[in-house]
Amino acid sequence: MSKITVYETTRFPNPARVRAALAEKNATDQVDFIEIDVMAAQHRTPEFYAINPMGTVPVLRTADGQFISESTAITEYIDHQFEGTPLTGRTAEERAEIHMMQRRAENLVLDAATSYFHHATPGLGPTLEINPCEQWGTIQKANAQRGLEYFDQHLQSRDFVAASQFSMADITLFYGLGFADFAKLEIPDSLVSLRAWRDTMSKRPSLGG
Ligand SMILES: N[C@@H](CCC(=O)N[C@@H](CS)C(=O)NCC(=O)O)C(=O)O
Repeated sequence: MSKITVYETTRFPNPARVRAALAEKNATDQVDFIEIDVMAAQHRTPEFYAINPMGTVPVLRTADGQFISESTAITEYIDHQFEGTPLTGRTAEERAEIHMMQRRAENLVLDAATSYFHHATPGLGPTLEINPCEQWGTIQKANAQRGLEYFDQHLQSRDFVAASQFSMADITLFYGLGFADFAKLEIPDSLVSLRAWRDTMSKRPSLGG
């Protein structure tokens, strides 16, 4: 049987989420990686659209040849495929809370910062940014700033984003903050709980610590 393959782009936030999930499971060496050069538009070719019609990385190919896109779906697969830290919860309550909070981390931080970057800044450049809408980007910038405040408050009384344990919700928020930094939407100094949470998370080996 062939190995699992992950199509990724180095230093991009969504592929980093999948790397973190694999690292939590000590499974990185059980996977082959294929680099997709987004800046050269390798994700906008007929070959790539055939494996992910959304034209985004990451994509995982199972050992049986099924293609899975969306970082959360890939993380679900990794969570069930490998032993190690449970990333998507065990009980019905944990699973629901982790799903809910990771979606908030996407919606309020990672996706908001990404939309700001693609729509209200030069983004990845004129060749790749084919439909920018500055007004949408500006709205998303304000949403991201509110998202940082929301998570600061949320983390005042918690060590982890969801279910009192490390999970994919922490992974999403961590890389959301990384991308927000990159887009120059840094965490204000006043958001001490969010900053402290990020410092703690950044020491985790799976998150680069
Ligand atoms: N919701 C998707 C988002 C994937 C995504 O947007 N990936 C970025 C790289 S981090 C991408 O492929 N961008 C290509 C582009 O913007 O053209 C996921 O969770 O995987």
